[in-house]
Amino acid sequence: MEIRKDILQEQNNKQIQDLEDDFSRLAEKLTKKGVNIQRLLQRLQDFQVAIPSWALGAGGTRFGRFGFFGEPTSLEEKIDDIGILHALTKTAGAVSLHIPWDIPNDYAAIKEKAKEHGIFFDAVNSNTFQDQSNAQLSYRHGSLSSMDKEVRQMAVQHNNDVVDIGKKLGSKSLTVWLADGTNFPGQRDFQSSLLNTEDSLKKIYGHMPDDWKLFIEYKPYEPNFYSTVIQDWGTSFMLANACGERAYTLVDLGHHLPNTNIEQIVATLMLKGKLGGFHFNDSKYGDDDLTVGSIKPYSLFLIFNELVNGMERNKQNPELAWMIDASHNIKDPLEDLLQSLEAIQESYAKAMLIDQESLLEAQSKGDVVQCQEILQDAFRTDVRPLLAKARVDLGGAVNPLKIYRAMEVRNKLIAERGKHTVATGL
Ligand code: LRH
Ligand code: MN
Ligand code: MN
Repeated sequence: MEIRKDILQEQNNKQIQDLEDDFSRLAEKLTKKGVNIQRLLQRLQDFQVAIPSWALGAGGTRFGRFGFFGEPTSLEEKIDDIGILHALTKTAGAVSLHIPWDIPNDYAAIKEKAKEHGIFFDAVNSNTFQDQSNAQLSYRHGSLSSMDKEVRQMAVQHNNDVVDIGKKLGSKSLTVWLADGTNFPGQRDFQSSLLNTEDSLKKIYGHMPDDWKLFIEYKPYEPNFYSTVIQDWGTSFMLANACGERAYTLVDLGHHLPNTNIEQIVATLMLKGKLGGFHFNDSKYGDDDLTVGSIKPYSLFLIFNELVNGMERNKQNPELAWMIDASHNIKDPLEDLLQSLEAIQESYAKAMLIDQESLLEAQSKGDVVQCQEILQDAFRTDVRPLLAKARVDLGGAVNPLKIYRAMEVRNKLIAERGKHTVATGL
């Protein structure tokens, strides 16, 4: 299944006049306010978000999984699916692999396929939260933090292997998320767990090539419900500092206790030049991995405000690695990802509309009401014509979801792959 350019064009033609009208109205309004439309469009076009290889099939919970028909069963098919997303949105130009869920068989062929779709290989993810079928030892009591030296060695070796796989694909970063922790008080000694983790991460860092970055993800709970070794951004930040210059904290939106002020975490990390990566999703309760922007779009906007600010002000912070970290139990995974990509671009565009100069002025005068007005004026702007214009100019779809449905993509995938296919992953 491929998104044919002529058919996409045909579909676009039906909507293009409406888009042009909406776009020129919005552009006129924003230009009057002093917004540089061309710069805005360019920044939207440059913003590429990686799709994780595990989000293309239906996920599930520990109580069950409802598969979605026509799921990709090989890495090749997963990359084809990302190709569909990218052809329609022009903002999904990267893939993030989870090893060993998605080890390439034929590196040259995989690279070729990704290149055909205009997709690059972003961060590779290691997995020490599951025992592999051929493993000699178990991660039952932790991996990089384990009290058993041999288990730690096995976990370090796995991460090193993941780096070597990533090197062959052209990736430039490794993301480590640890499930290490405890379920009951007294189960393990906090300090030695942390020291072991630091020591193991330093070894992995030492194995990485000089132009690679290490991203350390944190999460307060799950799967361990009493303590987690890397529970919060502070612990991640501390470990990143201990590893070295090219080690950074990675923020996953779902990895916070309810009501945590994530935008403030973002600001702090960027000021310190230590925010390396970002996993987008949304949640009502915990790490729900729901569609981006489906629950708390205003929070996402406030987070993007800090990101946009940081990208402008904090040259000490590197370019960020963006990824969607979502999972689907009910929706068509591709439709869900289209919605997430749209929500990300929407928040990004709105954050770029915030009149930072006026905001600073209102802040310095202590005009709290005006500060809120300025933020909400940007948030209330309907930026969808801007997003559509940015992608159409690159050859994407006016409305990706509408066209995905009009082209009957899922039915075509089912016809090619069959109904009862199951993707590897969560
Ligand atoms: C952990 C996590 C992490 C994993 C992915 C599968 O909750 O966010 O990024 O690698 O999910
Ligand atoms: Mn994540
Ligand atoms: Mn998660």
